[in-house]
Amino acid sequence: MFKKILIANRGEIAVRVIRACRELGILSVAIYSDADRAALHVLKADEAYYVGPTPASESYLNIEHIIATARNCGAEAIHPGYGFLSENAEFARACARAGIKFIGPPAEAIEIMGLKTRARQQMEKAGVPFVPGTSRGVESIDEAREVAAQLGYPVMLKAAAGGGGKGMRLVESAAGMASALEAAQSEAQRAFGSNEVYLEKAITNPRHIEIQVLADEHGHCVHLGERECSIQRRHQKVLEESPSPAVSATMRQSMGEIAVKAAKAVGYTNAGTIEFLADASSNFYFLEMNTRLQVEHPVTELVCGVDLVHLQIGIAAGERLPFSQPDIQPRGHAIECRIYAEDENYFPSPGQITALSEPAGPGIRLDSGIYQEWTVPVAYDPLLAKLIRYGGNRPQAIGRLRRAIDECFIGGIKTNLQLFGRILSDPAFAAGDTDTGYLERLSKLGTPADESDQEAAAIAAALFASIEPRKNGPGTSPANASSGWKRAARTESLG
Ligand code: MV4
Repeated sequence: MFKKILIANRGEIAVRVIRACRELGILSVAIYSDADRAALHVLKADEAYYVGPTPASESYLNIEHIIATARNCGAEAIHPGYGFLSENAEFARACARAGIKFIGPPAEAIEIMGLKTRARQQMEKAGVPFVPGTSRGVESIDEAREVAAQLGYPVMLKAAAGGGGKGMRLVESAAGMASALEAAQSEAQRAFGSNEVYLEKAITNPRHIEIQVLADEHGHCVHLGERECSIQRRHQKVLEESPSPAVSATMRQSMGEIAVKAAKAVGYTNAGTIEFLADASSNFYFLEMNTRLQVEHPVTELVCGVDLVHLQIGIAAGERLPFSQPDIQPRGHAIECRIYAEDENYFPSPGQITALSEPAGPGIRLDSGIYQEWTVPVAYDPLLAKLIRYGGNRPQAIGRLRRAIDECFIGGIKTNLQLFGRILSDPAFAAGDTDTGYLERLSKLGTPADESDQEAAAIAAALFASIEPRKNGPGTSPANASSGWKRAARTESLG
């Protein structure tokens, strides 16, 4: 077993991994940027090292510095958490070259699943049902129209190098194809450095249901049931639960078997998640694979009675999975609320936490990256903490969670805590009526266009920069504050 692990991440997930290390008797090493000198993960780890200025590109994404830090302090393995370098095949390879174990899948598996067209080809070979469409980039407008006519409108154009909702375009009819294709290609080029886009039939009002898998390095792979993740806003998940109110025992078994097949098809090891879209008739289709530990992993831990981070570390150390498929019997119900530093319009609200009251009591779990007096930086994702509740059944989990949300108070910054009060008291939520249109129906507001949101973020950033006294330094210049706001407002999906 490893003696020392470096955690190449920050916030609640770094704290989560540090706790697992402590439980396993492994020394934990935190890394931090200028903005995170006093962050909770730095205080909790056994050792902590500075890796660079506030912008993530110079710190949490700085492969060279992170690997040099791991070597210098004698860490034998790196846990990447989620986001940042967790799905970066180049980083996984750089770890291997430095003789450091990357706690995650092989670089090749990250690469295949990162290119959606390659993933679809691989799934087709393995007999995994995927959303009907093409498995290579569309070459011309004629080809796009031809394929779309065969699939039937509406269709979706997606960036091959994208994922998580970035670089997607819905096309309602042949008339809209030319402009959508051009826009999708140039957006993909700008965002991912490749203009390859492919076509999928659009599934209307789908549910987003994902299956957790675990594979060891000795050929054993199991699934741990599903998570229902349909409650999202612009591809940012807000609340997740397990089991899904829409999945029967037979559907779970068949989704699970297919997820294991998908993982095996790419030689997957460690923890991973197969995302499916499910339609109103319970048909389900492979969408993409997340080759990392996910934000919402705790709901699976609670219903399956496992510790996914312990298991990740064991697998990376070469251990065998300590159980097989029949040993996994999900029990009860778990729901997670993602507590973000944002206002009622989902606008980021960083700043100092002046008061903090954390909930407690039966069935509670709070995975947090904050503490009272700490200042939430502008530069990173606004996720503060996750409140996870277990109950013997769904109504009990909902009731306990509503009580715990009421106990929770975070002062000095705005948070989305009130949103959970509304969701957890909503009869439609109680009825399990939670497809991807749920939040819009709840707010009856509709979602503002990307462009206007980004403009609003830029204006707010400029105002923020002009009123906030700040030290000079590379990470705290108004220009960086501005890009931090925009980054935060862009609501990049991590989990
Ligand atoms: C789709 C889709 C409908 N049809 N693909 C959004 C995130 C990315 N992972 C894939 N997404 C979607 N892909 C086809 N062929 C609808 C979505 C989608 C969505 C999916 C899951 C959760 C929330 C969503 C919100 C809007 C669109």
